[in-house]
Amino acid sequence: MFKRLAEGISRTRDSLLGGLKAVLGKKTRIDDTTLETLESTLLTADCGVETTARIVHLIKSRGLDNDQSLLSLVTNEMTELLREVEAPLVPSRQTAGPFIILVVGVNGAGKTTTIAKMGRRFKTAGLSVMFAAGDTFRAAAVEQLCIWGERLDIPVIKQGSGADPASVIFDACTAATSRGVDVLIADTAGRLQTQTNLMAELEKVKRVVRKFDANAPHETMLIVDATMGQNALSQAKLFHEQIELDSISLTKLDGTAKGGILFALVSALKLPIRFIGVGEAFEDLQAFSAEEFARAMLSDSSLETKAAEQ
Ligand SMILES: Nc1nc2c(ncn2[C@@H]2O[C@H](COP(=O)(O)OP(=O)(O)O)[C@@H](O)[C@H]2O)c(=O)[nH]1
Ligand SMILES: [Mg+2]
Repeated sequence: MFKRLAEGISRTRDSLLGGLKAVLGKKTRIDDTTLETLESTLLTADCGVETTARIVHLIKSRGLDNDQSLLSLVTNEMTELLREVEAPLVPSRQTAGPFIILVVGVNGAGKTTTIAKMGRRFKTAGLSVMFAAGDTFRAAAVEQLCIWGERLDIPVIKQGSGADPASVIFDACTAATSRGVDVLIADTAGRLQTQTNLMAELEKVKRVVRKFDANAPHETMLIVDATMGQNALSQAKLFHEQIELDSISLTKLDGTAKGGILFALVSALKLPIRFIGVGEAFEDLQAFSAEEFARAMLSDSSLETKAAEQ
């Protein structure tokens, strides 16, 4: 799993290590050039001003004497920053019925595929799962979820296209409860955070679900496409302002050299990061681990090291 992670985020790692190469080769003390290079490298990977400043400040305050301590110190500091948001999602059946996960995000972010991957993961963990086809905007979206449902042997509750998503999801809550389902994962239409009518629709979904169970949705998860760069950050902020999120999952880290956007998301929103997507396969949706992520981001020989451990 670590190998897939390390491979998945290799573009970001190459960018970070490539950026630091100029200063890593010199076996000298950490000087201003090293710090400036570190700063620009972190900013180039979209780590954001706050994270970058924190790491540079820390390195500056230590007397380092070689490359290895620079890399390991940066890795450690990154791990510490990320630990604050490391909180694996462990759904369990509630008194009122299923644990309800509402999945939101813009079109193409990876909502439907992430739902399929989560469904498979929870099923493997012994939970019964149901999907709600709440993306009623496009007929193809319902069909896509149904195909996953068939393949994974997970029931899908749907209505005709154009149906009210709140009604579909309420139907699914009822069905899931009567069938004793543990986890209900609801898909929603990809919406632009600026389209207030669509945001209002999501609020309605939340209100309706809450009638069913006062604590529901138990998880409102935003799916963010890492390749969107700074746009991902503004999307996440707006979604959080408008519908109050519980967590973020970040997809397509394999498609970008700017995976540092995760740090920017973390420092701006301080929400748990549940899963990260590093490819298209099921195994490529991984539970987020601070230590592994930081290590995969920076360790020069991460693949070999892990191989040696096994
Ligand atoms: N490379 C890569 N592709 C992904 C990842 N997650 C999702 N995708 C792809 O992104 C595309 C859009 O996904 P979809 O789930 O349909 O997005 P939705 O519109 O938000 O439901 C699909 O082709 C997925 O296979 C990932 O972590 N890595
Ligand atoms: Mg979809």
